[in-house]
Order: sequence, then structure tokens, then C-alpha cells
Amino acid sequence: MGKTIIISNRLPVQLQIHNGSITATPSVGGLATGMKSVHKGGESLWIGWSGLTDEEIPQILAPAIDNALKEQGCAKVKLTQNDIDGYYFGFSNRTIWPLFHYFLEYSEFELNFWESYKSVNQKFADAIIEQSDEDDIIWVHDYQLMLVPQLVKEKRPNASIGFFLHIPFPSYEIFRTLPWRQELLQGLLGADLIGFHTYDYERHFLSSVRRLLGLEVSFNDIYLENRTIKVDSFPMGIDYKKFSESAQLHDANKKDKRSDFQKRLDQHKESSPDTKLIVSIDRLDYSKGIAKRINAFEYFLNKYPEYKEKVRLIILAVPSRSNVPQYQLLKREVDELVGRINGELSTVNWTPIWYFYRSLPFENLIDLYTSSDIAWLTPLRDGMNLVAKEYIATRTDKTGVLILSEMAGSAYEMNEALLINPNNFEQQADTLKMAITMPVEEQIRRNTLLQNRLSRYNVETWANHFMETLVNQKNGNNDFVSR
Ligand code: ADQ
Repeated sequence: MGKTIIISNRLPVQLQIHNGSITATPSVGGLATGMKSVHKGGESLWIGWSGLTDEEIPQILAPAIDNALKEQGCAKVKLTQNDIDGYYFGFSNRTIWPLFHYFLEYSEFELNFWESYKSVNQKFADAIIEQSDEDDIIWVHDYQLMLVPQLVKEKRPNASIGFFLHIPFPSYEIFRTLPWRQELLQGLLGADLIGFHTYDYERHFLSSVRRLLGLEVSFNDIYLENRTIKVDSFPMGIDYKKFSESAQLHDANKKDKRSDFQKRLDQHKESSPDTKLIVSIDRLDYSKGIAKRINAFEYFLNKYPEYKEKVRLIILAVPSRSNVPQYQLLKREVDELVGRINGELSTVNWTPIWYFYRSLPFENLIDLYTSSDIAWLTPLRDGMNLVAKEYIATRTDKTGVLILSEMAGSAYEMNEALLINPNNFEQQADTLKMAITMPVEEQIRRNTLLQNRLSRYNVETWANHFMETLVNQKNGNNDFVSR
């Protein structure tokens, strides 16, 4: 068995050019953390885009950048601004993202975007082919790179190729509206193992393979002439230990060690001990249902006015894809909604919504999770939703209530949360009331079960499970060929 190669759109490092010198710092995102056990120094390689376009990299610094990346076990794919506009902001985020999240009306079927997607996927495949040997294990991540498995398979037929989709795979009725539906499926079928977060996404994918390509599918195997492809669900976990230990440390911190953000939250608790804090954290993305959540909050306050001044909604929205028009529209909508509701309902002692539009450091994320009585997450569609899992992991005393949309992949594993339909305001108003009044013993009972499950199937288990299945699948196929 050869080395392991991981491929994702972005490398798990932040490059900084300062006064002609380069620094590459590892990023702390969920995927980077999850792959830690797979991406070990010296034994593996991570290929992806560095975050800087060719135009942004001074020629003279190119070798230094390559060296800095190499030290982190990374190699970059060279992309131009034009590539990023067409492949990333175009096809990935204006065609596939809305379509796969069931926002058919936002999905743009632009030939130029598609051409760019094909050419950039080829660039990724070329980089892999250049850096790989025959018997390597290659793990490709996510919707930006769905053509890569086939492009690599053609040149590296003996490599083990896995693909994992981090977003939902839509039902056949949605997927078939895409003009390049066959090409995308063919691209994925270059893999030996194709993974999804949930059994439903897996089922939707298999149904599209059967109906659009007419291939033989049995249970979760797809039969090709000379090999079989395994399709399975691998629900992604979190770095449970990191979140629970950070929360314990946070709880132990004395007053002088608390962050300014936490001090403000403490002040709030002290001045209004009866007011419940409800938190929601997402990228500012239309799939996360942020505007609907704000409307549902207003509905709740009108239905149960006795909770005015007794609850506060904190919305942390992380800026995302802000040069895609739909995201700009959403930003305006959320700004206006928050302004209107706060304007109409605030009193001298109370502002119903605290809205932060920014990315916060990890320690403030922990401040928010640990200080909030309720987490309210309402995606209209979400591949998994790791925030739901992170909130539960930080509840060291096991109190707290999670209200979670049924449309999130994580809802399948988190039955003890209060599951809601984000389009049903009546149900959400009643559920918020239930969460506010839930007895502590009931909270502890639910969170104990959730924490046990999340700590067992964490992100490392997830990555190892995928890798083991990939290797087994490849061994099985080798037997198949030699029979
Ligand atoms: P996302 O759509 O980004 O991920 P999510 O799974 O919730 O959604 O992950 C967000 C991550 O960002 C969390 O780990 C969270 O801690 C972090 N984060 C959020 N706000 C932050 C802030 N202000 N500052 C710093 N960090 C912040 C995509 C899919 C999901 C799928 C994941 C993983 O859309 O459905 O769960 O990939 O596969």
C-alpha cells in the first residue's frame, strides 16, 4: 500500500506573505482537524488550492511558497482568478450548491461555469497524477471536485480512490434537472468508495445512478464491468475532546481570565438572571434558514408575549461567499429583519436580538456555546451541521436544550434533540416554550445520551472508518479481478 493523498478545494493552511517572507499556518477547520489522524507529517500529502491566485503570487516568491507548503505536507494546485470565478464562485457555488440544497430557483446552468469546472477539475487531477504512485490511497473531498475521481482513475487504475460529499445529495427529481448530470455521475464513479453523511443521500445517489446511467445496483454496490463501487454513509463527527475540554477549561477560568466577550455575557446573566439566552451560529448562507428563524422568533414573541424581556436570541453569522449575489441579498434581508424587530420590540432593558456578522475566534465560540441555555439551528437543508454537535459537546454539566431542524443531516443521529420543521412557525414557537421550561433532569437525560454517542463516533473515528472501508473495498476489487 502506498502513501495517502487527500484532496480538497482549499488546503488546510493559511498562507501569509509579509515583507517578502512566507508563513503557512495550519488552519483549524473541522475537516483539517478530522483528517489529523490520516494526514500525518511525512507520510501523507494534501493537495488543494492555497487561497492565493496565480496573479496574487509574485513569481519570485513561488518557490518559497511551495517550500512552506511542503513543510506542512501540502502541495498547491495553481489556479488563476478566472478559474476561481468560474469553477468556485460559478459552478460550485451558483450551480451545484443551490441545486443540492433544493434551491432550484437559485441554480444557474451556465455553460461557461461548467467549462471552467471541467478545466479546474482536470488541473486538480493533473496535480494528483503528477504526485502519486500506482498503489496510493487517494481521498477526494466535496462538491467542487466531483469529476476528479474518474480523471485520476484513467491514469492511476490501481490506486484506491475514495470520494466524500459534505453536502446533501438531492433526490433524483432535483438532480436530473442539471444539464451535466451524467457527466457528474461518471466523474464520481471513478472512485472505489463514495461516502455521504446519511443513508438518504446515499439512496438518492444510487437512484440517480440507476435511472440516469442504467447501471446495475445491488444494496449499496454499483457493478461495473471490471470492479464494484461501494456507496455508504459515514456521518461526520466532531473533535469531541477539543470542545469538551475547552468548555471545562472555560468553566474553570476565574473572572480575570475571562474574555471581554464572556465578560459581557456574564454581565447579561448577572443583570437579568431570568432571561434565557438562545444561540444560533452559522455561515451566512440561505441554506441555513437564518431569515426564517428570525421571523419564527418574532412569531414566538407574539404568540407568547409573556416571554418578552425573558429571552434573547444571539445570531452569529459568519461572512461567506459575499461576492455571490444571493448572499448579498440575504445579508440585506437579515440586516433589515433584525433592525425592524429590534426597533419594534426593544425596551430600555431589553434588545430581543443580538446580531454579530463576523467570524469569531474559537474561544468566543466556546463562550457562546457554554453561556447559552438553548441552541436553535434551523437549516432548510444541511449536509450534516456540526454546530449542533459542538453545542452538545460543550455542555459540561449536561444542561442546555438543542432545537434542531429535521433537514440537517445531524438530526438523524440526534433524536434526543427537539426536532423541528423550520417552515413551521407554530411548531417552533411551541418548541421554544418547551425548551425554555424543560426541567433540568430532562435536559440532563437527553444530553447524556447525545454526549455518549458523539464522544464515541468522533471525527477521528469517522476518518478512520472511511479509510478502512476504502482499503477493504480496493482489496476486494483486486480479488475480483484476479478471480
Ligand atoms: P458548513 O456549511 O460550513 O459545512 P457546519 O457543519 O455547521 O456548516 O460547520 C461550520 C463550522 O464552522 C463549525 O465547525 C463551527 O464551529 C465553525 N464556525 C461557525 N461559526 C464560526 C465562527 N464565527 N468562528 C469560527 N468558526 C465558526 C459543510 C456542510 C455541512 C457539513 C460540514 C462538514 O454544509 O452540512 O456539516 O461541511 O461536512
